[in-house]
Amino acid sequence: MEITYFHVAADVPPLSEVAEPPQAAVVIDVLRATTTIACALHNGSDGVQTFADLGALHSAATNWPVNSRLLIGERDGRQIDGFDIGNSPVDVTPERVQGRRLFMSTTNGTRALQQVRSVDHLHTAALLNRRAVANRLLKDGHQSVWIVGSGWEGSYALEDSLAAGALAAAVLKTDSSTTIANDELTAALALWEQWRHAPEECLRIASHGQRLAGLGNHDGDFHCCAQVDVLSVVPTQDSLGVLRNG
Ligand code: 3SL
Repeated sequence: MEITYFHVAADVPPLSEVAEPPQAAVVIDVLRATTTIACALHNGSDGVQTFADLGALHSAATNWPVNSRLLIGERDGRQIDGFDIGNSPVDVTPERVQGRRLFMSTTNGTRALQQVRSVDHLHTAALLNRRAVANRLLKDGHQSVWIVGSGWEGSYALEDSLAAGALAAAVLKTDSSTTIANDELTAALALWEQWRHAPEECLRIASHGQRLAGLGNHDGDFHCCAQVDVLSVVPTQDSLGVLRNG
């Protein structure tokens, strides 16, 4: 397997212009979108349908029975007006999400997903399910994989690189013949090596971690997002924009 890491989605070339598109892509937004997606699917959500655009989200959600849908998302870290819940992984409890379709839009994570949604095999990963996603990539035997960090409005995000390094490290542990295609991934692996015993510390010093802390107490989110290898869900695009455990 050859893995390339794009630390911000804005760096991903349009797939229509790439001679050999990757066989699989994995989108990461540790704080907090892809952590929330993993928790929601683990807790029994029917699926997480992701949108960059709020108008498109409302149109799709309108066609879904009110009792079996939830509108979930944030802008600049705050719950969107009129939505049922924000983007906290601790809020997607079994009581709330079991059997429900989640219509989700976030500042960066769902935009990054939109950018690579035409890749044949699309997954999301966070620290808490990185081993499960790594095993899935290995099992599927892809030749080329892109890891895409969501970043923050076009800028580098430390926590996404941490998780990209964690994911690549898990793949390399099982398959040492995996090749690292760019310096961004080498740097991400070094970051993981530096922080793997204290991931929550890394999330808290990251600029987005500080942004969240500035909005109020997010201790539950930090604790949840920093857990490593505790969930076995592999969020997988099942139909355009819809992630299910697959
Ligand atoms: O940008 C995003 O997609 C979000 O995950 C950001 S936040 O952590 O919910 O503020």
